[in-house]
Amino acid sequence: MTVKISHTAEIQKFLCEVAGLGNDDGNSRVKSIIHRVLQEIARLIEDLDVSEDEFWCAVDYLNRLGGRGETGLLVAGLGIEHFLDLLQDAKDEQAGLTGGTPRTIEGPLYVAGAPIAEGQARMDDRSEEGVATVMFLEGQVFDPHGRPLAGATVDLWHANTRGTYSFFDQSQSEYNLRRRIITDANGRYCARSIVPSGYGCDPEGPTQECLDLLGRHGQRPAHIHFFISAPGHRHLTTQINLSGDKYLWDDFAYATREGLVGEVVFREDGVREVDGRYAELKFDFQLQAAPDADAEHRSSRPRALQEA
Ligand code: MBD
Ligand code: FE
Repeated sequence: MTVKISHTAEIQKFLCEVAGLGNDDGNSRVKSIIHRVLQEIARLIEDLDVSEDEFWCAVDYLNRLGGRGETGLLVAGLGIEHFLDLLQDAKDEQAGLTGGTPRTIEGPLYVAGAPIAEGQARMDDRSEEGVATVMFLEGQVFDPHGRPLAGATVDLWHANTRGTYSFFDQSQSEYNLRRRIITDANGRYCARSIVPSGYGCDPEGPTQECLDLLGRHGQRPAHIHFFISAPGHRHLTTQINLSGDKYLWDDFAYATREGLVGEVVFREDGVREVDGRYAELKFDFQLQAAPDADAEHRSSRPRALQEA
């Protein structure tokens, strides 16, 4: 029987030393996590017989991943962000915190500080007029008892017809396709926007490079992101994924969930203030009661233009 070098007392003692477990300074939480990471890396290298070339290739990959700002993208593509949702769902279930609209991943492309509008907003900057299909998106936000929630904040963002997001795509105007809409007295929000296209990873980027090696594509279905919040209620991070999209149930980020599919209806009836064909999407949300004050707010994940 061969002994695993990574399991010997000598190596284990070394990893404790490296993780600072023998000193009284630093941060004990960080020490615990780094210690575990080091143990797992040592075990993985030995068990899978990772070669030096493979190891240094991975180091270079991480440098390139971070250099291109794609770490959040890879985390989504490897399903880790979705795993966090599944874990939270399980914890909620155990705590009896159920009901309301399902959560799904935020993704890496939120930008804080979008313009605020009362009840309704026009989200697009008209730059794709004639190219894009106009979309009327509307619905209500409800409380756990099914009563409309007035004054809730519907913070929504989506891609343009090329599947790219303002801020990250510098060719778009500031906050294009990003708004915060405050629900009216009936809990209603209304947006006039454009039908988004699905997102695709940069084919030349490090995330797609990894996905290629896994035999996977890097495409998302067309979708719309939401943060929904209201005093006394639990913050909700979710998305509507659009019906009819080829990637609806083949999302590289695993964000599509039962209950989060939006039925887009195309009309050409002259009822709305547009010529020709347009799209309608109705989607309601229901929040849970906040179990504590912290739960009213989104996570403190670092984000673009993070507000104070
Ligand atoms: C997106 O638009 C997105 O929502 C996710 C999760 C990952 C990449 C691009
Ligand atoms: Fe997205």
